[in-house]
Amino acid sequence: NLDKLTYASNIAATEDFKDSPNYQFIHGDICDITLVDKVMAKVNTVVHFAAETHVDRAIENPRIFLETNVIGTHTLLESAKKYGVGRFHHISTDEVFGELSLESKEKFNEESRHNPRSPYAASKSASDELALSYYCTYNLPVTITNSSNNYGPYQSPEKFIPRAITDLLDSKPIKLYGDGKYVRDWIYVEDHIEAIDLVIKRGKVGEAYVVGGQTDEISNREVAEMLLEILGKPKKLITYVNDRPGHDRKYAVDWTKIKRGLGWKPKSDFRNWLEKTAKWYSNNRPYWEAQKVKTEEFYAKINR
Ligand code: TDX
Repeated sequence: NLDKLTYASNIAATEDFKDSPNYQFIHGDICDITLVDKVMAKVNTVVHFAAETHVDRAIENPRIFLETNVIGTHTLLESAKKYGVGRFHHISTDEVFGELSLESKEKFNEESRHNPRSPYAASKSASDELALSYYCTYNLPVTITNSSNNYGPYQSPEKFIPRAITDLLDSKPIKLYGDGKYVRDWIYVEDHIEAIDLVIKRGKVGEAYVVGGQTDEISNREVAEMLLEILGKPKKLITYVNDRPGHDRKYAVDWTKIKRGLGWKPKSDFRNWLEKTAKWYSNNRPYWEAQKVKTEEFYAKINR
């Protein structure tokens, strides 16, 4: 596990397995070619999760997104080519496809055109294309998964669901951007991990797989209302804040390819696993409290 341990990481997430004989932690940057080469010499499969991922941060400081997501990915690809790794799996997002309108019945699939609308999404789109170019040009065995929005334990409190849960646990209101009628396709983290594992073992090299959940057409406002009910909080604990510039209205994905090709489908139903997620944050305050303070300092600066 090569990780820079920026604001987005939390080393406590590795507590349960940090002493396992098949696990090693290396503190460092994926842009550091000397370090990456040293690590790459010893691995057979790369699962490239390392990225700047938060849209609001990309709006404030796009450059770091280009450095980590584009140059960092390039550094890993070059090194993987040099050492002839058996598989390079690149983790990506449905945001590369842009937005859908609320009325649209369309869903994004592997054939959808990339149409990124934020510097973050543009950086992920560039890294997807770069990874595929290493397959076409150098025969590097690349696969990609483009996942919809994840939720579950251990997620950084900068993301919507953990931010909302941790606010409610502190009896603070959930902050809804704009009119709250934005729609995301939520996937439980373990469903996503199973999809990645399957693509690494049985996916076709040179191909991307779209991965999503079971919640089409659920708005942020509806998610917020579910959380109020789950945590037994009063309805007034919702507040509307400034909208995000360029805020994508809706994402929805069609995961037929991975279902037909590899037999994957999401198992976790949203209401149940949202409840389990809320309980996890309630029972694991030491995990998120310090990160929450830093995150809210960032949000205060951008007035959201
Ligand atoms: O406090 C909030 N209030 C709110 O209404 C936050 C943090 C978000 N939102 C809205 C914005 C989005 O409509 O909730 C939705 C989800 O927001 P994020 O958690 O910031 O996710 P999103 O912008 O959809 O992007 C996410 O999904 C794709 C991840 O951050 C990306 O890393 C992933 O690639």
